[in-house]
Amino acid sequence: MMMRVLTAMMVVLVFGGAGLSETAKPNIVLIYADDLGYGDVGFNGAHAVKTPNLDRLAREGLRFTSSYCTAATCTPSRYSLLTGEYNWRRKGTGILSGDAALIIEPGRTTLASVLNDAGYRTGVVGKWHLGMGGGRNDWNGLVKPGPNALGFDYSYVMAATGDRVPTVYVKNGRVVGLDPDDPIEVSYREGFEGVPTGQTHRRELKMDWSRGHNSAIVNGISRIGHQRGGESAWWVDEDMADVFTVEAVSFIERNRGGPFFLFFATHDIHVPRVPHGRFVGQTEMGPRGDAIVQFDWQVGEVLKALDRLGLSENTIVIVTSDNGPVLDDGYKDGANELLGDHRAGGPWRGGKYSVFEGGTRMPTVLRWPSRVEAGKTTDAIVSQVDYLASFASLVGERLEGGAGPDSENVLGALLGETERGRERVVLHAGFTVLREGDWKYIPPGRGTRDGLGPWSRVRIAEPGMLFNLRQDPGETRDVAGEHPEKVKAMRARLEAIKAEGGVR
Ligand code: NG6
Ligand code: CA
Repeated sequence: MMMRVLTAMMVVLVFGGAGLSETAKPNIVLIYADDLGYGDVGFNGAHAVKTPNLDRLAREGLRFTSSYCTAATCTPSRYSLLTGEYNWRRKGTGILSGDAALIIEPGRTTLASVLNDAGYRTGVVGKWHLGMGGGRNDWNGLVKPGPNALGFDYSYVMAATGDRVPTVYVKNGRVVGLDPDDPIEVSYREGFEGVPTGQTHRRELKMDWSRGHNSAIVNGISRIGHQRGGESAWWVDEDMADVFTVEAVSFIERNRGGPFFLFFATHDIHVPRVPHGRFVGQTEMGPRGDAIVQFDWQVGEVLKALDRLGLSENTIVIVTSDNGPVLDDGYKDGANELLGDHRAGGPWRGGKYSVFEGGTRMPTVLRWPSRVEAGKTTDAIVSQVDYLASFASLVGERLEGGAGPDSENVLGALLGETERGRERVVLHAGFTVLREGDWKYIPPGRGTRDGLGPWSRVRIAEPGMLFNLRQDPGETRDVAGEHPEKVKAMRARLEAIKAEGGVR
């Protein structure tokens, strides 16, 4: 307690307006879950899965009800998180294959580069999925540019996702554990002759696929893309959470002198969901539920490390997710069958791949004991695209020359000091929609996914759909017909935001 008061006093003393003095700069740990839904965590009401570590964060920090990622899939949300630009402004920011080229230009201002400039040691551990190298890389040599060209001093990542080759860890641009006598080859075109696939050897698989995911077999699970050789470097899915957690914790330990920024992007709870044996059966929901327990454990290990090193007071820990929940995402892992009454999307409609709220409204919590009041909830609208401008402002860095064009400084809202966040936010799942205050507008023309898979598709007819999220959080009653003026105004606003090229 004493410690807490002292730290709080110190922080108050050194806050000079916007910036922070060198000594007070908080460490920042951003834990980014994959496909974790709003309702998948105890702090948002889940019962069928226990998440004590996430719940602890909510008790000790600030819980968000209107925190958004920018898109309902992974690559585009990560793109926005790092660059402060809406993904849909840029071609080529859709879901990437495992051998795609890096989609963010080296040297561009990113969340990592800004913090790096402010004196932070920066590291990324876990899932990258923003491309690496020039594309169709030779994975036996140094693969660059990658995270290290975007402001990260250290990177220990998988190139794409667990369901895509190459199935290896890449440390600062080099595949870990590769035997030079057994080079690795990767192809997203044709298969390699004589190499078994999920089609030719389907009956031998440990986990069967339901859609796609029927090429290279690694650890008894077939993936997207072909791969040959490099076996000594292949990951073991069951150990992945341990590997990444050890990396995350040692990054913190190495940089305990601070300040540091760790972007810990877990693979959980993306497919294939293959948690370690000690988590298997921890829920009644099968691999999807058990992967949530494993994710919570990873969060807990980070919290323990911060406690052990005496860093918890002045470290910002944020946990959020890259897109909404999905059940069957290409493997037969029982996610639908064993769901029970668990509501992965919480009160929101839709999930991953959908423009309904479940696609982008993320479970989010932020803890910073020395400045943020414990146990509060905020309804302020914030987006991950805002982290760049908000944290730049926190550490006293200016964003120059069009950097982070869509990033708004909502630091006050992120820290729970005001309920005023963004006025409006654009959300994306193949096309863009607008939330403004309590209203949500979905333009006509395209369909969107509904439910959590297997999906139905909702077609959106003229003049689009309008929902009042305050009165109807579940987007069940389209009131476009009753509010033609509102529809017209929001439609025009959305077009204007698209035409303008950013707020900065
Ligand atoms: C889809 C994959 C899905 C998942 C997703 C990317 C199939 C049939 N589906 O194409 O399994 O990998 O891409 O997910 O292959 S994300 O969270 O990385 O965006
Ligand atoms: Ca994802």
